Amino acid sequence: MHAWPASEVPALPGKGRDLQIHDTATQGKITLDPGPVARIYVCGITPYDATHIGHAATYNAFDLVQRVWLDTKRQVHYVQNVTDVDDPLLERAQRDGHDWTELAERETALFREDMTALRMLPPQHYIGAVEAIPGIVPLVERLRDAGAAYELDGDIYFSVEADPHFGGVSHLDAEAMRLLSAERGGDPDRAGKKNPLDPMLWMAARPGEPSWDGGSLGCGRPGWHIECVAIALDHLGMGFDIQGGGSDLAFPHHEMGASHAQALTGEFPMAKAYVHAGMVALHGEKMSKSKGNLVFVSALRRAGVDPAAIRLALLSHHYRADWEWTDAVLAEAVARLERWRAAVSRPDGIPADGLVEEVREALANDLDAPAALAAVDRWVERQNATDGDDESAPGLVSRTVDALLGVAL
Ligand code: 5CA
Ligand code: ZN
Repeated sequence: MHAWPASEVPALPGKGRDLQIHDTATQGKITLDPGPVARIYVCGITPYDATHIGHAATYNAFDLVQRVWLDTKRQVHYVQNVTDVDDPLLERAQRDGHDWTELAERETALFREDMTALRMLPPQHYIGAVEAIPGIVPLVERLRDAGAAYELDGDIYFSVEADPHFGGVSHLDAEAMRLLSAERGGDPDRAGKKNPLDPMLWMAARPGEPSWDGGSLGCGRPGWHIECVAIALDHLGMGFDIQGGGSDLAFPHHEMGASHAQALTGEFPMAKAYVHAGMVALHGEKMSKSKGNLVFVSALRRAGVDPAAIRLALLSHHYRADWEWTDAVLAEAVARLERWRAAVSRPDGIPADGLVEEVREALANDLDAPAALAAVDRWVERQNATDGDDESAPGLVSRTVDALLGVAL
């Protein structure tokens, strides 16, 4: 699948600091030391009801990760999937009387446009679940042949008992796992499973549903977690730097993915850091497709909101915080964008070398975007109040804000 066009990232003087980031698995901040090529896998959308502000906030967090790494003069190898076949997508297509492939294609196209408008850097590999099926089948066969998976009425389940580290990503107790499994695509109450938490690796073909040839697995379609493992291992290999997503992916998705990878390779962890963004709410509840309380990036764009203002609104919250989208959040971002643009439009300015370092410092410290915005705000305030004589300062500030925050002034 093709991704979307990259906006250019200006090079800044000097060099950024290594990223220190909160890792869900070790429950603390760790300093990552990627090689010359940093490797990141970010879970992509299930293409319906995209792109809402919650999605955009999560992708914004991982865009910042890339920008910090690029500023350390590393290359970034970024992989993202599209869950273009799964129960919720099929259910939505069925509900609305649409062809599921058309729904997935249309929503993926809209997501690409939104990502482009928001200046999110694209992945080098943008891979759909359907196109990944030929790589998924042999992994499920291997898990089955190694005794880490079993059959139940034609469906193949992963046995969580196969992984001695199971629980090591989310650290939840059994009851919490069971509740979340039921909420998030699992089937803990299905009779005949070895452990209620065992997730499906391969679902045998159901009447009226799409299916693919699975070789010795029979006709069917892949489970959700193995999709991301197959794509990540194929394009990044084990031990990549970050697996990212919203906090609702820590369990079961990233936990199960880590277990699949452990059972396949004998290695743990699959990712050096499991990084999770907080949930954006609307009217007091998590923005979610099932509740329908959504604000779409495309609707805001159609209403004439500058995508740079949307981006500033996302950046004004720390990525790990849960926060609420309101009209006031957007209005504040629109006003901030105006102030910043006025400041960098002046021909001369007050020196900004210290600002570059402040923004670098803030982002390297667990992506503290609000602290980065506060640093720019301080420069902007002085700049708008004082007559400086540094000709290069406004340009340097524009380039800093562009390169590190993805905001074009
Ligand atoms: N296709 C799977 C991942 S493999 C999936 O979860 N798709 S999704 O469309 O439901 O979500 C895409 C990303 O947006 C995930 O990382 C999810 O955690 C994140 N996300 C969903 N809702 C919100 C929200 N309200 N706030 C923040 N992030 C959210
Ligand atoms: Zn995923």
